Amino acid sequence: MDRPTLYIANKNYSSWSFRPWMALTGAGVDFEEVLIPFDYPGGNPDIKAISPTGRVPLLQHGALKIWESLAIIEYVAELYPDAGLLPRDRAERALARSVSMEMLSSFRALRSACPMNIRRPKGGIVLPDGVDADISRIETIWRDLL
Ligand SMILES: N[C@@H](CCC(=O)N[C@@H](CS)C(=O)NCC(=O)O)C(=O)O
Repeated sequence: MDRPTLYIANKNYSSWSFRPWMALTGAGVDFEEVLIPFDYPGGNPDIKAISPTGRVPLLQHGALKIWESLAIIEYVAELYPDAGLLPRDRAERALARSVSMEMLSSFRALRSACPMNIRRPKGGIVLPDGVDADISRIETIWRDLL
C-alpha cells in the first residue's frame, strides 16, 4: 500500500489539521506530513494547488485525495480497524459521529472568541455573549458521554 501524505496547516493554530494528524499518529500509520502555512492574505496558492476546497487537511493516498478532517479520520479508521479510532459498537459509533459532526458544525461563538493557539500566553479574556452557552453544551456532551 502507498505511503499516504497528510497535508496540514500549522498544528498550533489549525485544530482541523491536528485532528487527522492525531488519528494517523495514534493509529501508528506510516505517513508523510507536509506543512503548508495558511495565514496568507487571499489564501496560500500551495494549498489551492493540492486541495479542491483550497483548504487543508487533505490526505493523499495513491491517486485518491480525501479532504475534510472527519472524512480523513473515517478513511483511516476503515483502513486500520484495529486501531480503535471509532467504537466497535454501531450505536456507540453513531454517537461518536453525532458528537464529531456537532463539533464541526456548531460552537461558532466559542470558536470565534477562542481560536486555537496552544502557545497563547496565559491570561484572562473577556468572553462575548454566546460563549457560555457553547461551553455549557460541551460540558453536557462530555458529562453524558463519561
Ligand atoms: N471543515 C474543514 C475545515 C478546514 C479548514 O478550515 N482549514 C483551514 C486551516 S484551519 C484552511 O485550510 N484554510 C485555508 C486558508 O485560509 O487559506 C475540515 O474539517 O477539514
